[in-house]
Amino acid sequence: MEQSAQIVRSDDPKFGQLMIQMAPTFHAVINDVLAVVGGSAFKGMAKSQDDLMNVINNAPGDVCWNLNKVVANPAHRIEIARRIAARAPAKPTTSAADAARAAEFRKTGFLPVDLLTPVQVKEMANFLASRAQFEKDGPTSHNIIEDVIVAPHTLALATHPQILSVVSDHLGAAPTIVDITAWWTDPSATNDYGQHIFHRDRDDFRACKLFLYMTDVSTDDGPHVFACNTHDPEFVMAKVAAHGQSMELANALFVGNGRDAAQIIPQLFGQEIFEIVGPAGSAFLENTYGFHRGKTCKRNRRGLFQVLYGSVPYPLRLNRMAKLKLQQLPADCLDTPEARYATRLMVANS
Ligand SMILES: O=C(O)CCC(=O)C(=O)O
Ligand SMILES: [Fe+2]
Repeated sequence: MEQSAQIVRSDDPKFGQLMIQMAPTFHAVINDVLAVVGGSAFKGMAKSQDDLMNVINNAPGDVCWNLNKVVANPAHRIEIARRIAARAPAKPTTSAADAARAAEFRKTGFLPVDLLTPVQVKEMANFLASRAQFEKDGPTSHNIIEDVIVAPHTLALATHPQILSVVSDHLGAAPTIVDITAWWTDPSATNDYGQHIFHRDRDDFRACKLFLYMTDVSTDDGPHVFACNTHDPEFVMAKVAAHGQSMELANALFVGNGRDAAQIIPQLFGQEIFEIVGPAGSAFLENTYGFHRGKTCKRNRRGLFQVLYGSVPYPLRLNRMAKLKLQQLPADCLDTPEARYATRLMVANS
């Protein structure tokens, strides 16, 4: 099993509290997988039936995370996500304009977003670029999450009603912000690795991300690249058939993060692939179950702010959120029930 097999442990009391709160959700997801996929989904997780029961009882959240990683059949994933959504708070009612945006996002997996002024983007970028603490990873410097949530406009954008409305439609329920990040990538000679290779994200049975560039991004500055419509299994299967490719290949496109089939993506989906270039502030929602990657940054440093929306906060993410001690939503956030629900893991009074 992938890196995910580890069991997340922490002495942080808030983490323990969140894990206890989440336990019924984790057990319900395990039941969904059992009902939809059957016992084969649990293969390799334990040596015996008794052992499996122990693992489920001791670490239901980690079992869920592993199940999210191993369930490959897209029809199974869709049905499990539908069952999870049916238990979450209902999505808010939407305006006609939001419904049109949601329909576009459902179809293509991509939606441009334009909600911050250039001045606001500058305030966010300047704040995050000038923090004292970063986590370095090769050419990339990640802001710490404590700084990201207090940066100007980050939470206001992440909980903007227009965003939450489209994301709710996508998830089929009120969304939860399960991660919020910002990072800066310096030009590098490093060839393609990790996120620079076409892949699907497997953050949850259903999830999506909001991206916002904090710097101007041209084709040489490591733009994000998306293959439109590739979140849609029917679209993918039709393309595979049209190119006379095998069922084996079709299956490989859905196993794990799809990286093993990455080299065929340009050939299969040439017309759907586009680079997102534009000035600082360029932003979009993306269904990252569709194939995507970041290009290697060759010229100028790229700054990216990102919000991950899902339904189930898994243990590693709960552990990140548990450190946060925001007492209330920042003043520039619209205080709606949806904003409170979305931020409940990071804000004490939500
Ligand atoms: O750096 C990028 O544009 C790609 C990042 C990515 O794959 C992701 O955030 O899921
Ligand atoms: Fe990704």
